[in-house]
Amino acid sequence: MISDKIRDILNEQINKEFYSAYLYLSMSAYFSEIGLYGFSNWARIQSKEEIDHGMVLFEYILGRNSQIHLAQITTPSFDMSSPLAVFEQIYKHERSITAALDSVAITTEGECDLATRNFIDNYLKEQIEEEASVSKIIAKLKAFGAEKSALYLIDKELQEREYSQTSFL
Ligand code: OFO
Repeated sequence: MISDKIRDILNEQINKEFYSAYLYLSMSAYFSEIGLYGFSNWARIQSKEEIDHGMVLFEYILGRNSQIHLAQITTPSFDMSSPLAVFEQIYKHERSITAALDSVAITTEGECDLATRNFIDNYLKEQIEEEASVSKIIAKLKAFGAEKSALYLIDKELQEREYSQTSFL
């Protein structure tokens, strides 16, 4: 069993993960609309991974004999002025998710819930990887993204991303 405080913050985190999935799915649609199918592929896979993250939390709460409370998911909106603008927002978004997970970790410590503290470490490690991979894409877009032929090559590279189920599942 987990405390009510932990239950509530984990349910809030489920909402954030599903919001992330929605956000990435809408970004995937935007990239398809402007013919950047590799970028679209990247965002679509990211969306699937966010659903995994939400579902792992879902199973964890149930597995700890606690309750699921699914809240409304906010409609995503983002600045569509350029691929770079979108990726800068992705980076900002992921930083906010890291901050939310830090709050979950701090709450588990306050509640002396070391099992959940250990569980949430998987998410914190995943965030380090996500922030790093998004930073690299931003760096490439800043260095070469203004050139159409370079953008085409970055798009080709992002087309190669393949979905694999989140490693901590
Ligand atoms: Fe963006 O990764 Fe979920 O937590």
